[in-house]
Amino acid sequence: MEQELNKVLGERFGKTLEEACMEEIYHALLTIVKGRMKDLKKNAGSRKLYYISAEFLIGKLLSNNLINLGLFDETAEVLKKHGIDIADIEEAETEPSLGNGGLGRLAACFLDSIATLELPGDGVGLNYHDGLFKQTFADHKQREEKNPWMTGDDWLTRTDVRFEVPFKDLTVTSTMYDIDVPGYKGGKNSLHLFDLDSVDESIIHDGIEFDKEDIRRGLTLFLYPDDSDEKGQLLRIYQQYFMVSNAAQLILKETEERGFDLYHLHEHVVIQINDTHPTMVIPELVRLLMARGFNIDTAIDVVRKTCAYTNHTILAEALEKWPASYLEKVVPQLMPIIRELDKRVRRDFHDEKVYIIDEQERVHMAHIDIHYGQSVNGVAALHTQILEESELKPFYDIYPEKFNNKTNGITFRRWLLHCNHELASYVEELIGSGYKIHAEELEKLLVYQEDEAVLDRLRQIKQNAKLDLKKYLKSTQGVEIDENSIYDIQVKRLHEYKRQQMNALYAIYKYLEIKKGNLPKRPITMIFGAKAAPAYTIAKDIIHLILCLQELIDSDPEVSPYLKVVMVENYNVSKAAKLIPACDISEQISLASKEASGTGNMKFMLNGAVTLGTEDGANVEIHQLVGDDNIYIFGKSSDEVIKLYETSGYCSRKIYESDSLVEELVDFIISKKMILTGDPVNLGRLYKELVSKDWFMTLLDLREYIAVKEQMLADYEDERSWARKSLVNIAKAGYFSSDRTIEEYNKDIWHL
Ligand code: HBZ
Repeated sequence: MEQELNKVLGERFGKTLEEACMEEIYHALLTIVKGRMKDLKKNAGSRKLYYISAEFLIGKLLSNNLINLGLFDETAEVLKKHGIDIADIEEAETEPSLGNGGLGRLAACFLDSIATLELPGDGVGLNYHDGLFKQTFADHKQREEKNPWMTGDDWLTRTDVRFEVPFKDLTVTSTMYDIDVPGYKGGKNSLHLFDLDSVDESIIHDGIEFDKEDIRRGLTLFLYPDDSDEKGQLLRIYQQYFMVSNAAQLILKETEERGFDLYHLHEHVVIQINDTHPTMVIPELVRLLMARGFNIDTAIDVVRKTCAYTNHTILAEALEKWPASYLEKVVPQLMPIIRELDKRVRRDFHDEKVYIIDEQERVHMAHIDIHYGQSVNGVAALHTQILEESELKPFYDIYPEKFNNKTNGITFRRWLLHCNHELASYVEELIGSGYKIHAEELEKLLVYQEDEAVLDRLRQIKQNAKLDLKKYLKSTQGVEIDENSIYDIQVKRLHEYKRQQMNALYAIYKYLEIKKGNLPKRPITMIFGAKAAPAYTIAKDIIHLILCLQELIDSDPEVSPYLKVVMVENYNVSKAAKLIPACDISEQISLASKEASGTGNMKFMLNGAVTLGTEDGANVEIHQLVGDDNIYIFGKSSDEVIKLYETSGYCSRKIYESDSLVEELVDFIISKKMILTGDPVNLGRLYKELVSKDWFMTLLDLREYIAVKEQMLADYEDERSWARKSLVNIAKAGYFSSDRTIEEYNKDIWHL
């Protein structure tokens, strides 16, 4: 590695390792790693998976590729010898933020596991020039800026694969870019990202605004935040069709090149549709097969046997329903097929809830997937159960055999080996390296539950991670945190159902307690990180509340020694990797029934944090695995919550008016102190929302949340017992390896 680095640095920059700057070393490593990956053999087999997703939140790749290639330790050592910290080289890489949150990150973890298990499976998506917006704070508010990541010298390789994609008003020619996906110690697949040569980054101005009608110049410019506004919707349909038409053409081309007859497509190809964003691949494949001479019945039959759908949400507003008129405007060639698909449903089933096109001429994308795919899966046990029993019940009644659960997972290569080297090597010291391939071997740690030396060492490792985070926040945001405080962290997209506002109300509670002289035994550092979709007003108001609390507390010398609130700017994958190892309390406090799974919960657990959570998503499974003693659960159950929705039985004002503590905390949002710090419009709107609507039932669980968190803080003081909880969490995290998840997908759905 040392020789190769010097050689590349010499050729490219005329420098040696001694003389090169961080950027130059990064680029030399990029060149070396890309070269090594090129030489790897691609995974192959007679049946191949295409994982189509509008998002692949891959994050930075250098260190992870080095780890998977088995080159990380050597590289880090070589650099160290020359006085260079590999972490500083990582800083030189721009981060591809090609996803919003969990759904996109899941796709990236899956690619790692599919390659590692040496299964033939490629990702197919879009090459957004700008990732999810970059978040900055000004006047205690979120600002959005564009977030370019391509530098001209990056992980992308331009291929000569090009396809014509026909829209109603124009036909475009795509270019396919590939990113190599190396498995851990073997195997390689590709991530195929499609782009248009005519896209022009200069049309973005004023934050993230641009002319959304300029398709040629804007098609792949921008990743949509999950709440795209009206005028963005047409462009989004353009993007989705561009993605799936390219995917479908690639699949047919490769299948024929592999020598297979398209009448047997389903025997050689399986397509996983990641949420409904790629749903148009179904009518598009039918169209392309008919253009090759298939009759419609056969085309539909083959496509149905090829496609499988993953659902990631039960939030009604997040289920895609495109007006038929929009689809007519963009892809009129698909509408006759979609109408035919709908006609067949209406012929066979007399329940309008399962129709594809509803009375208002809206096309329900998930309904296409369920009728015309062979599998429907949820992403955690509770989520799948809710799909079967309520959200998708009419479909489950028709096709019980299609429904199955695949509890999410995370790749341990990134979320332990890379983000927490010290913990990973200590675990290896204790139980050997087998756990890196067979994650369930982490359970071997359980024999150390009563071993004081081990528990002490775990505490020390956590302490070191806390110090690292302290330094990082100081250098990046100028924020000072106390490494002897308890780190309580909530990082995830901002959404009312995730209830960051409830956590903020706890900060108010603690602030007022300290003001009254009830000091905590140990200082508390409450860390938040979250981007709010640009058009999601209340979410932005919640960020405003948190930033105001941060300032109010910081500038109050009576409180600041005991309590600190920090909102991390521009939370993304690489910040997650710095925050997660340092966490003591993992906040997973969604309203029960609303978080399909969560995957941050798994990352925190794996790094020894203890969960404070509701019985929601995968928290339910974490609870079952670690047992009552090693998790803190509170709040109404999903059954109770679902019932409250069904009966309109929730009234936040009643709770507000009858519980003086709740009233005091909520009133504080519009107190004089807060209004002096922040913007009365934002604070007033949030106050009103909580008192008069509170759709995601913040006030319902607030009291119990406070009580359980107080218990947790008290229990933290028994350091041994806390370290034991931490150990049990690490030991039981093996189940949440995405290797396990992918093995299940393969066994039940893909059969690769
Ligand atoms: O998918 C998330 C779920 O909320 C989370 O519970 C789950 O763990 C994760 C992986 O299964 N869903 C998302 O992240 N969804 C999006 O990011 C999204 C993006 C674009 C949209 C709608 C949703 O148009």
